[in-house]
Amino acid sequence: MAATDIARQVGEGCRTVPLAGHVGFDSLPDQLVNKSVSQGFCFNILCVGETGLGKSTLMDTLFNTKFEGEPATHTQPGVQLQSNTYDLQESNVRLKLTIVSTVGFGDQINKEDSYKPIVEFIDAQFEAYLQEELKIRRVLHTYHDSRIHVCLYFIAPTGHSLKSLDLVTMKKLDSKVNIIPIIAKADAISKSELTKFKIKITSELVSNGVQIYQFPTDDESVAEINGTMNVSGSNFLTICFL
Ligand SMILES: Nc1nc2c(ncn2[C@@H]2O[C@H](COP(=O)(O)OP(=O)(O)OP(=O)(O)O)[C@@H](O)[C@H]2O)c(=O)[nH]1
Ligand SMILES: [Mg+2]
Repeated sequence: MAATDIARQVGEGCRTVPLAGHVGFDSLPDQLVNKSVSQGFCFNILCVGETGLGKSTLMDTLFNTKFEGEPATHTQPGVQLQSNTYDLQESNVRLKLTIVSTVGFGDQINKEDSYKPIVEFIDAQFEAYLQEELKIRRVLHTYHDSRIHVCLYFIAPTGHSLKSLDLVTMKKLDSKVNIIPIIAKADAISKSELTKFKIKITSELVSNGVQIYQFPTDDESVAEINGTMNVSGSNFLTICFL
């Protein structure tokens, strides 16, 4: 029924509101995009890796920003997690980015407990979110979700094999977070060594049952391309900044 018909039925004094724009379910995708853009996005990255492997450099390069932060010393008595949140904007899209870095990772003589602070940190973020969800009046749309979306695991470019610390830590984390292994400072070894190193690490991860991030293949439209990327090792990066 047209708006004018309704106005005629209700009476001539009835106020009619002109439409601000086109109305129809074909505008739903635009409405969703507008809503997401106005709310902004939230992304939390955990960088795990030994001191000086290039964690901060990769973050600065990825987001084309110079994030604050001093290089860590090698004299830390234990592993500490340092979390910083930044509000970034590219054109009209806002991003609340949280970068969590492991300070002092791999610097102790006894590395037995090095993974513990990381696991505790991840669990604490799950717990905080659960507590927010359990509230009678939850405000999840304004809640800062600090759960980790991805863990970038920096592997030292030894050209040999994974260290036990790397295997133990990845094994402890793989059920809690998406792990993307990265061979850091890959310019430190030759191309042929790098290929062998990557194959060696991949087989070590498989034989130790460490699950790394797999591109999702449950959506038909991307199943084929994601499946190919999983097989070709696109979920395992090599990084070098020359
Ligand atoms: N050759 C080479 N050097 C790199 C690369 N990435 C970073 N570096 C250098 O390595 C040094 C340490 O880099 P950072 O980014 O501070 O390393 P980090 O892991 O953040 O160090 P901490 O925060 O102290 O643990 C710097 O001098 C960088 O310029 C790389 O891919 N190749
Ligand atoms: Mg750093």
